[in-house]
Amino acid sequence: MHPDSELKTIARLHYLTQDDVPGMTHAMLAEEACMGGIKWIQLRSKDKSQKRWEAIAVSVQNITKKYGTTLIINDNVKLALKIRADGVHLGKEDMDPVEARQILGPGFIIGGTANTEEDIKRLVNAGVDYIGLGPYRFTQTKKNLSPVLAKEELKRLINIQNEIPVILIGGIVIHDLLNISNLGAYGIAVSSAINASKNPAESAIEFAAETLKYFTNE
Ligand code: TZP
Ligand code: MG
Repeated sequence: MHPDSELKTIARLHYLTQDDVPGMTHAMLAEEACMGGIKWIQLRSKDKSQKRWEAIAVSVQNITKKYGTTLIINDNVKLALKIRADGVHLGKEDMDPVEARQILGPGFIIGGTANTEEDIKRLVNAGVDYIGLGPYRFTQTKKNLSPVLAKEELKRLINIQNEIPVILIGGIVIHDLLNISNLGAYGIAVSSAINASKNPAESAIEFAAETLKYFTNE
């Protein structure tokens, strides 16, 4: 674990924005989530020029600053550094977290994606601040999704180390929270269950409340 890790609080509920939500910009999605009590937003936008990506990120950061919400940028270390976001989330195709740490220094949060035991060990050695593990269920939100992990395998992977918090991801719906907390996960990451719901603001409130119920900070 990085020596500064204890200074960085990792939220139990991570909310991911999404492109192409009808009638909603990333900033609008972020604001509904913040109003619903979500304290951690990952900007997840794909296939953008740096210029467009930065404009979106700044518009989301205006919201997260207003609400005191943590802002994580997906994929893009350079952008996170430029706008001074709180951190980055790096998938297996993205920059190596070791290199990201060299660029960002100790103060930024770095999260990494894992689907296997090998991924987890690599991320722990790299000194990430949290691990996103999945997929918990099939989801259309991510292209080239890795195979869904069986519950027993998730439990094994969550518990092979207890240094770095493990956040489950992939198709998670509100009724999954009890099972996920029973597997030993630290928390959850959710996108479409909020973004595609009839009332995203209400779903955000519901997820925030249920997360408090099942994932405690004692
Ligand atoms: N990584 C694994 S599944 C996923 C990512 C980014 C998508 C999460 O979104 P949803 O809509 O909650 O499945
Ligand atoms: Mg990525």
